[in-house]
Amino acid sequence: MQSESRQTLEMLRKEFAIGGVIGFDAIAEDYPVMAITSPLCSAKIALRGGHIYAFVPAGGEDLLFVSKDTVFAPGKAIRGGIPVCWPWFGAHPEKNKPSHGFARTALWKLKKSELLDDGSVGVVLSLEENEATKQLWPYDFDLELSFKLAETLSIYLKTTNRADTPMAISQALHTYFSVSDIASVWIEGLDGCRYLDTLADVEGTQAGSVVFEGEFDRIYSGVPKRLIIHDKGRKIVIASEQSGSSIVWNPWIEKSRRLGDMEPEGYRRMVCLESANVLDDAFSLQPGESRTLSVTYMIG
Ligand code: TA6
Repeated sequence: MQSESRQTLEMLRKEFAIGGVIGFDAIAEDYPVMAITSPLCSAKIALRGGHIYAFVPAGGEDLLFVSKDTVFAPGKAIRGGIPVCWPWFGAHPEKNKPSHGFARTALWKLKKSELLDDGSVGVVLSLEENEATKQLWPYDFDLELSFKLAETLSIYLKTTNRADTPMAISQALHTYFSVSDIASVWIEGLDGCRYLDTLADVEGTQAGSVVFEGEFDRIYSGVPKRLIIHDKGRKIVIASEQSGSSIVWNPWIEKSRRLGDMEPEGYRRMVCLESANVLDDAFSLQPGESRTLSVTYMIG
């Protein structure tokens, strides 16, 4: 079980800072973040949630959207960036359990930071069971979240079952992509995929590209490894491994208002395309077994 000892800013700086590349700060009370500035990119990762909420390739613009009305506070997921939905996606049948699991609000431990010869930066965070997680989910586990930051962004979410019984997992990297205007965005690669439209609670088959004319919330299954978000002349390629499902979401106007932390008109500048293992693509891990969901984002 993970010790309760916190990594203070002093400890983080002493053990993981790399001069001119990796530094640490607290952007709010009890809210440590890692700031990365390399020749290839800059990024920000909150230890709460293992939550990357800025990724800017050198000479480019931020890949990620963050609502100006988001709250950086313990127990609250950032409205934007890449929330880690684990060990379940979506609402839990027991109402007292948090939607999208507990990983996105837990305090993760930083295990590794490195500047590689190719100029990329490697970061590894980990989460294990503790008193709080055992209240919600009765398993011993290792969850490892690794980032490789260069002119592209790669993310690896590795689950290891340390319990003595099988564990059921559904998960998503709930990525909020920054776009110029949702009305001109289209997604390539889901044509022919089955989906569950969670708004109308109907199933269907995607015909052609995904475009946005209102609130959109669909879970796609049987998805290919490569999807593309087209945003005017810009392309964001999403290349995933061990993910057979994707969620596409835009809250549009009314849902945005109900969220409470989505800035007015913020929905116009974001689209969520989430690499996931949900519904029929969710899985069970045997004791001692591991599995990794990974994705790489390339901007063209
Ligand atoms: O991934 C789409 C979704 O499940 C939506 O239904 C909406 O609930 C969204 O996630 C955001 O959830 P959150 O709990 O972060 O407000």
